[in-house]
Amino acid sequence: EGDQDGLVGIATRARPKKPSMFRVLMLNDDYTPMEFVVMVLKRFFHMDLEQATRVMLHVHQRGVGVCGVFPYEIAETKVNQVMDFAKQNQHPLRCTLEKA
Ligand code: TYC
Repeated sequence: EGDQDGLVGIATRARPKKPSMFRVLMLNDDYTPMEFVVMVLKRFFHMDLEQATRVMLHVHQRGVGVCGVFPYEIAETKVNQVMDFAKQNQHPLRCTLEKA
């Protein structure tokens, strides 16, 4: 079924794909101060103090936690922003992506 006659069925019509979503994960370490992690979650993931504290404590206790779920490009940008900010402040905090 081509498009020569402008006849393209609903099933095959070109349409924008919904972007695949990616989880941004925060990883625990032994050195990054808890307050710094809370600041990161507030600054880059727009969490309030209560939510940021909850996520930070979850990561501290379980080793990993979800900061948010975003389209790839946004998730990648957030990971880079967090890693740059941690490096600037000489903390070993790590953040990564996984497909949702
Ligand atoms: N485990 C760190 C400490 O005891 C706190 C921490 C929490 C570090 C979450 C990283 O993603 C993290 N200071």
